[in-house]
This record gives sequence, structure tokens and C-alpha cells, in this order.
Amino acid sequence: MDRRRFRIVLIKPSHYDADGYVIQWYRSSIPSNSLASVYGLLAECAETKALGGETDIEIEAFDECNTIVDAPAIIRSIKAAGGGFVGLVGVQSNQFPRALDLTRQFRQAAIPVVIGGFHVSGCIAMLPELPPDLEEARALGAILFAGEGEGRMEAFLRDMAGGSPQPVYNYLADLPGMEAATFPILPREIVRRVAGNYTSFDAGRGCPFQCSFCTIINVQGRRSRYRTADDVEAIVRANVAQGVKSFFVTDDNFARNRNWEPILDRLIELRERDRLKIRLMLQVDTLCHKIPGFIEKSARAGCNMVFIGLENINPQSLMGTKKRQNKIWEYREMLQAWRRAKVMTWAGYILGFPTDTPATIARDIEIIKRELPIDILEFFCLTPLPGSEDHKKLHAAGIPMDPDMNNYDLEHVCTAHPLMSKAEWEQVYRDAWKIYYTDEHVETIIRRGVASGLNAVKIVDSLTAFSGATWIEDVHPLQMGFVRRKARRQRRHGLPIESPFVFYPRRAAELSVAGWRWLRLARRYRAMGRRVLAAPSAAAYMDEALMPPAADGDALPDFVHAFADQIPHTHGAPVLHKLAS
Ligand code: B12
Ligand code: SF4
Repeated sequence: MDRRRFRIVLIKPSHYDADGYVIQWYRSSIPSNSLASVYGLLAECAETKALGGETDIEIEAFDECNTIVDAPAIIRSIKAAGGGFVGLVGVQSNQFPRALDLTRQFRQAAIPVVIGGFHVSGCIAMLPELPPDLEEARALGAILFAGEGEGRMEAFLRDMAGGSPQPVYNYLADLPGMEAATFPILPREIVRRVAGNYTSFDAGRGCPFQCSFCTIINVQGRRSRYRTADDVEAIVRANVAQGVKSFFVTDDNFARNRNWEPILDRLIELRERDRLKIRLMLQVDTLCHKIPGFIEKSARAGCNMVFIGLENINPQSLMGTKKRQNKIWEYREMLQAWRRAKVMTWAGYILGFPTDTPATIARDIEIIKRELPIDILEFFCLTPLPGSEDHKKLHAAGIPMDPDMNNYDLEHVCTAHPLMSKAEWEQVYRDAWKIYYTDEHVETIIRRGVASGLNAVKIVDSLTAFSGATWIEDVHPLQMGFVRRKARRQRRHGLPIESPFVFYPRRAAELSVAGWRWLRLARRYRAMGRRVLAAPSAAAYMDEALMPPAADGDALPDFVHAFADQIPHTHGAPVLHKLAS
């Protein structure tokens, strides 16, 4: 029997920096779960011989955040195989211009290209017609894949191999169940390109809340769909077998995964009975501490870091974006509950709500520093992401938004603000990092961490990365990696390729400056860490943020009183009097 080859090359695109170079690193810092998901689905098709016994499906995967994509080599490999396609995976809005540039190169060589991910899904879910960039992709001959791939890959592959794919696959109205769904996995050599040797999986999808800036609920739905404990165990064991024991659980809100308890119980068993030294990073909401046993079990299951969508401390801003579940009077208690479980807290804070001004933002960050025991705080600009209700409303009302999708990375301002000019808003984003990560506050965070029994080295390293990312590398920490790479010839479509005599000397200077700054920052923070640890009273450190909660409403954090007149009279809200300022 003649054997045939069908070669699939998966690329998770990155996006462009301000000079039009791809943002990529020698080692990236966070693994791509989208890439792992699509790889897992296709690997299953390869194993089950989805294209018939005589066809070998070959899969290669690249995360552009840590690998320079060699398009000519990929074209040659697909042509040599005699068939196949390039899949651009998990493409977010900010990555769509890069995805289009890659598409251009592959389509010029007549290689089929399929684009999936949140930009395609979000736009198709929320807009009445395809936006210009999706039209451009179509005009280049790319196939668009909207919705989730679980349960659809076999039929899709047959279409691709048969040479008669549909121009647009739309599964948005048909969300697949996740019980017994194929699980995300990447070969070890790809995971190794992520610093810290950890990988990711989603234990569930969907979130019951309704935040207006969120795209997730409009693509993955509001009903909790979840994996079984057996499947989570299988994912963990498959990774442990290849030496990977740390996991970023990418559920946007693991606290609302309706199967959280059996999943955590199983992970606890793996750690405590089978002695698997697994580590987890979870994403949760601000009410998770109200779920009996959730925090305690998360910690026992290996969670040592938790991301919390705090978003803002002003109730008016939270209500304005339908983030009603964020109750500011619960914040301190929730953060302290995680600290008691020895889990480091990492919170997201959004800048640019309608009532925000540079002065209120600076004031609110100072309040957080003083009153809330957060370890890592990261900032985002409120952005009308395609796929969100905010974007849909602005689009329908014809309100101008930045047409360049490369800017939808939550670090750029993409629409107008009622009280701040674009320049002010951009400045306030840059200033926010400086206001939070002062040396004085960094030392306070380390003190609080040591007093709470958290891992001091982990805190110091995380503080170094988060405080240095924006000013040293000019990228958000979530996009950062180790040692920036720039490929001279991989520049945004339409920009000139620079002369090597200009490019390389500048690169050498940039790398040395960045290296020197990182070294100095790391040494400074490490010295702080040593100083704090050496202090005889380190364990007894106490400040307002660490003060235990009191049942008495008057003992709530001061900022809750300060916002008293904006707290809605909803269930559980304290009755307060505004403090005289
Ligand atoms: C984990 C995660 C990250 C991780 C890893 C990225 C990744 N994609 O894995 C990190 C921390 C790096 C990250 C960073 C950012 N992220 Co993020 N991230 C997520 C998160 C929570 C999970 C992604 C995931 O695994 N989803 C599950 C997979 C299975 O879904 P999927 O990607 O849609 O893929 C399925 C289908 O689309 C389809 N499919 C996808 N590709 C392909 C390709 C082919 C060929 C086929 C056939 C099918 C197919 O099949 C897949 C399996 O069902 C999502 C929210 C979410 N719930 O998805 C946000 C999300 C994707 N991120 C978002 C954003 C904005 C960002 C940042 C810009 C924010 C920031 N400043 O930090 C950065 C971008 C930097 C970067 N270089 O990536 C937005 C994107 C919205 C949009 N319209 O673009 C999301 C949706 C969250 C949100 N706020 O709304 N992110
Ligand atoms: S809590 Fe998070 S995932 Fe849920 S709707 Fe709000 S932003 Fe989206």
C-alpha cells in the first residue's frame, strides 16, 4: 500500500512592537494553551488515522513568542509531504495583523491556511458582518474557524485533505461538552521553550458573570462546561511523564467551574498519596473565599499562585461594566484568606473606566498599596476587545475605535475617554506601574509575604519580572519572556527591512542596556529580600493591609468607607457612612 503524508504546521502568532518587529523571546514566560489544545486534537486524529490507514498525519507546532518562524522552510516541508496546511492557532485580536502577514507568505506559495482563535470567534459571535481584517484574510484565501475544535477536527481534516474546505467554519452556536473531551498537550521539546518548564490546561470553560468588557462569555458561553477529575488526572500524568509538573490552569474563573471540588480532591490525592509534586496557578473571582473549602483545597492541590480579577476598587466603575460580583468590602478578607493558605496573590487592575482621571487612579493605587495585601498588581487599559459587549455597542453606535488590531493588547488606548485625552490615558498606564512598584512598596510586599509565610524567593522574582517588564522591555508582563529576540527580516508588512549595519549595532546596544537594567533591578530586590529575612522581627510584621477582618462594619478597610456613597444597596452590602476626607 502506498503511504501518503499530510503535514500540518501549527503556529501560535505573536504580535508586533512599536517598531514593527515581532515580540519574541529566547524563552517565553507563559505556555500557550490554545496551541496545546489544537495540537492535542490533531494528535488524536493522527493516532486514530482520521484520513485513512494509508495517510500519515504529521504535526509540527511553533509558538512564535519563543520561536522564529521560518516560513520558507515550512512551505518546503508541506510541499515535500505532498499535502497539508498551516494552522494559525488561538489568534487574538492583537495578533491578527501578524497572522495576516504570515497568511500572505503562505498563500503566495499556495499553501492552505486556516485561522482560529478569539478574534475570529469574537467578531463572528458579536458583529453583524465580517470586519475588514477578516474580509482581508478571506480575500487572501484563508479559511476561518470560529468556535471550538473539540469533536470537529476529523470532519474538518477530511475537508482539508479532500481539497474542498468551507471558507468559514462556524461552530459558535454549538459549544461542545468537555467531559471526556480530548485534552491539551504539547511535546516536551515545545514546553521546554517556556521558562520554568510548566504547561497549561483548561479544566473548564464558560463563566456565569456578565462583565461588559469580556469576550469569553460571548465565545465560550456562560454555562460551566468542565473536564472530569479522571481527565484532569490523565492530563497531569501525561505531563508528569515528560517531566512537566507545573500547570497554569487557564479557566478564566476556576471558582465557577462546577466540578472544582472533585478536580481538586483528585489533585490532592495525586500530591498526598502518590507524592507527585505538582504546582498550580489558578484564576479566580473575588468571591471565591465564600465557597466553603475552595481556598484550602486549592492550596492542598498545589496552588501557590492565584490570579484575581480585582479590576477596580471604585464600585461605580465596577457597576458600569456589570462586574457586580466584585464587592469591594470583601476584597481584604478574600486576599487574606489566600495568604493564610500560603498562596501568593496576583491581581489585575483596569485603568480607564469612565470616572477615572489621572488623579483618581493615582489615589486608588495608593489606597490599594496601603489597605490591600496584594503581592503582584498588573495594569490594563480598558479596551473594547472584539467579541465583547463594549466593542459591539461602540461598533453599532459608530463610535471611533483604533482600526489597528495590533493595538488591542490592553497596553494601548483604543477608544476615547470622557475625562482623559488619549495621551493622558496612555501616560496614566505607564505611571501606574511606577506608582505601585516603588522600592518602598516592593519592600513592604516582601515584608508582608515573609510575615505571611509565603515563599520569599518567588515573591522577589515575581516582583522583579512585573516591575521591570514595562520600563525595561516596554511590554506587558503577560507578554514578556527571557532575552528579547528580533528577526531583522520579520517586520510588519509595509515597513522597510533595515540595513544590517543599522539593525545589528542597535540590537547589541538594546540587549546590553536591557541586560544591565535587569541585573541591577534583580540585585536591588534580592538585597531587599535578604534585608527583610534578616530582620529579627520579620515574622511579626503587621500593617493595615494585614489587619485581620472584624465582624463589625466600622472596622472595614477605610477605602470601603471612602466609597460608601457609591456602594449599591445589594445583598450583603455593608451600611456605611462616608468618612470625612
Ligand atoms: C491562557 C490565556 C493567555 C495566556 C496564553 C495564551 C494562549 N492563547 O494560550 C497568556 C497569559 C500568554 C495570555 C496573554 C494575553 N492574552 Co490571553 N487568554 C488566555 C485565556 C484565559 C485562555 C486561552 C485558551 O487556552 N483558551 C481555550 C482554547 C481552547 O480556546 P481557543 O484559543 O479559542 O482555541 C479553540 C478554538 O478557537 C479553535 N481554534 C483555535 N485556533 C485554531 C486553529 C485551527 C487551525 C483550528 C482548526 C481551530 C482553532 O479550537 C480551539 C480548541 O477548541 C483566554 C480566555 C479564554 N477563555 O480563552 C484569554 C484571551 C485569549 N487573552 C486575551 C488577551 C487580550 C490577552 C493579552 C493581549 C492580554 C495582556 N495584555 O496580557 C495577552 C496577549 C499576549 C500574548 N502574546 O499572547 C483575550 C483575547 C481577546 C481578543 N479579542 O483577542 C482573551 C479571550 C481573554 C479576554 N480578556 O477576553 N493569554
Ligand atoms: S468574571 Fe472574568 S471571565 Fe467572567 S465575565 Fe467577568 S471578565 Fe469574563
